[in-house]
Amino acid sequence: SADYNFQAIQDRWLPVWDQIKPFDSSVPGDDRPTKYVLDMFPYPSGDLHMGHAEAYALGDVIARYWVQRGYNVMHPIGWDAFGLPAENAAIKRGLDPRNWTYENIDQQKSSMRRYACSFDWDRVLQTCDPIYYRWNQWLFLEFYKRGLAYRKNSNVNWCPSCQTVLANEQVVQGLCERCDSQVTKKALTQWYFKVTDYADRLLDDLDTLEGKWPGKVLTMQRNWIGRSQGANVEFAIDGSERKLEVFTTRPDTLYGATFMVVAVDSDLAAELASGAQPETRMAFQDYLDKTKQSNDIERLATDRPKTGVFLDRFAINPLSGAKIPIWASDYVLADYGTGAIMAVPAHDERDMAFANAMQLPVIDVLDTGDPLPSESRVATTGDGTIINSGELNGLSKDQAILRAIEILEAKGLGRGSKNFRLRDWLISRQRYWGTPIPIIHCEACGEVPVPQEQLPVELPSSAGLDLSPKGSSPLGAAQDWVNVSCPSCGGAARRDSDTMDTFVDSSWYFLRYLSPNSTEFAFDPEQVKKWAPVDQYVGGVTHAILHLLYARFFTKVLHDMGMVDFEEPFTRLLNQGMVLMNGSAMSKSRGNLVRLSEQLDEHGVDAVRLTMAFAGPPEDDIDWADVSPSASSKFLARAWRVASDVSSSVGSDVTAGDQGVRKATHLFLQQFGEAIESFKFNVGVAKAMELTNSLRKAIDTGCGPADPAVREGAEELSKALSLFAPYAAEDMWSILGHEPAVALAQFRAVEKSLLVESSVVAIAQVDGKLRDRFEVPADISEDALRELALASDAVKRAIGDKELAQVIVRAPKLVNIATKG
Ligand code: ANZ
Ligand code: ZN
Repeated sequence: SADYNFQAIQDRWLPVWDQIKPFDSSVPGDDRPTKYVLDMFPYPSGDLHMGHAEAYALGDVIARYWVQRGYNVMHPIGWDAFGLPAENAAIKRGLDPRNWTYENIDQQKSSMRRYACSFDWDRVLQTCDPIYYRWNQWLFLEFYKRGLAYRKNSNVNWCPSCQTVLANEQVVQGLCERCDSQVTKKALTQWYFKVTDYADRLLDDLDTLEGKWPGKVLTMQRNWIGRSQGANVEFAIDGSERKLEVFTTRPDTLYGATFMVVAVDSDLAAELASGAQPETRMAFQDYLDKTKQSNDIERLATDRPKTGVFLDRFAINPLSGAKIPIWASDYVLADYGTGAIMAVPAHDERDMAFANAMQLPVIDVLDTGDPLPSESRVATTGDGTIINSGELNGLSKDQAILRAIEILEAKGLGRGSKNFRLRDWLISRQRYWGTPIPIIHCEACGEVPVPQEQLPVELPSSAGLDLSPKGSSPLGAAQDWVNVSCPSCGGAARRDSDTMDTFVDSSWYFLRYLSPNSTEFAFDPEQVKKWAPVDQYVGGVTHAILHLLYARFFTKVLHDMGMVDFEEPFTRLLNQGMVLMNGSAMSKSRGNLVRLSEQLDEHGVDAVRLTMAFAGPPEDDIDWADVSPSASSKFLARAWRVASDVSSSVGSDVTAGDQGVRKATHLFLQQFGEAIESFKFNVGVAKAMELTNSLRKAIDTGCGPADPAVREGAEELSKALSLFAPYAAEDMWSILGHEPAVALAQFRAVEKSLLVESSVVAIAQVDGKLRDRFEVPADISEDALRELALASDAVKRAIGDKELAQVIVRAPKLVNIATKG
């Protein structure tokens, strides 16, 4: 017979699939149960790379598996097409971002087709299409109506190189996520989404995802939301009507507050400083200017030398009545809690560092058994018994926290409260390539929403606009576009010229796929009922915080708007690892870039995909230097030869076939299903290799190629391989006499009766010596095997009256018994 030739096979089947559309999920009358499998959509910033190849190979395993288990699987794809990467690249090359983006999309699309991704090509969306972003604008206005979109002036994260604001989430260790420049602060009026209104729900609902999302991602989300429970406490300011309110997680330590600290960049600090001595005012101003150059992470670092300015004022401790000095410092942040703290150096490291730097007193209020901080000048942070604290004395930390809150509430000087690390989501960007914000600014009427019927507010052509970053949106210069009459009073007005953060686009795209071309709805409620939420989401861990948090937020808002009846968008999440080369991320500058197109030319699509799946557990990184696509290719050739060696003249009664081969096939079906459903794709591939070997043996030296059991095995093998190597699988399926597509062929039901009989020989060892062997069912439990071994006469004799030290059971094959002495 002919040889396995991946190129010929690819050329043969791609056009056939284009015709059959095996993954069309909207065939009228299709009554299969539904599943929604979603891969994170790509940025169109070039052709597909190895990272895409991994992600889409793995997503495909899941999507194809469920189709072959009888589901109507919706597996759509689209492009996250707005945003900085496209815009920066377009500017660099002097192109229109629009053309550049659509060209890349076309290129990626044809690469995905060749890569045989099981996407439903009738559900494609591109976020830069007006038909899509119109609904961003619609949603924005819905949020606006509900007070969830608002504008405020504040100090925002500013990337001096991208010349645009960044959400907190886009600042990574003080650097711009996109370009690695040092991020600074700038006062600007910007649009926000009120994510903080949903902070509790965003946190609490993570519990419902336990065991379904990677634990690491849940932890990252929890930390990002960062809920702290504590109290707000009011301190009087000596000689002033003004109150100083602090947030503390430790109201139990109130008696130990020996000074107050207000954030140097807070309004309160400025106010207090303005009434101070001239020298203090100057020192304060000087210090404020310096602070503006550092970021929050630097400011909060415990090991940073403490600096500050005494503001010549004193506060009164509401419980002890003590008069304590008020300082301004950078280690307190203006936008967390109340922007001011009571400092308890005895039990807080940063406060102690400050007290040591400024020679301030320390009062111990918790006896933890460690040396007293007032003497050691080292803070103690453990639990213990409250001391030096009047009515709180003798209580434990937790008791004292509750008691202190009670006392404060009774006196009207404080209340229990909580704070979140989570901030509202800053969504406006001063860039061209994004969704225009559908608001018109009128001198007389203020902010006026663009009326529904005028949506979408389309992006004007970029011709004649200077797109280079300069701190204000390029759209402001599009005179014809920006100058409009006010929808409310008809007077001269201007469009808001900022565009939306692209994370807005990706916060609801998974719903848009349900009716991607609808001009009537953002998403069709009937389709939502049928498909949503997403059953399985697949994507990189780089999106563990931002994207997932925002999509969860949108889903909750849509839930409250009555548009969806679920509160979490992604029922299950799988994070795939990265593809590395020689231990590090691939990049042009490192010179370790592996080109996907070259790999595909050399080894073929199937071998590359199979290699991705076989490399290890999907969440682990793959080092391309450690894997072997040519070995994958050899295996595929082997599997393909098995199919081509099966005789066409075979009796159809498979039950009359060779029982050993049948067992191998059905055991394979069972184990393969378990492996795929638990995301052990590499195990699935290994099982397919085992089955291939069994079938080879059966053909060459066993029951021979005409046995119906061999045909059964070869058929199930081609179905299984369809998950990893769709071209080879289709060809095998065709050689076995079937019409395409193998991707639609259902796995045979596992015949349990074949498995029950299947037995293995287990051995029992005592102190390293073989003492007995017995036949056991292959699926015997550890407990059953242990009992069996301990009941064996030979084993009993070997143990004699010695005491057992350890019994190690490796079901189904081994029991290892160690005795004492
Ligand atoms: C007194 C105290 C005593 C505190 C003690 C801690 C230990 P999390 O868990 O992060 O919420 N804090 C409050 N607002 C702050 C701000 N704007 N900038 C910097 N620090 C601030 O931490 C809450 C604790 O961090 C608060 O409790 C406050 O210090 C400080 F033994 O109050 B604590
Ligand atoms: Zn007006």
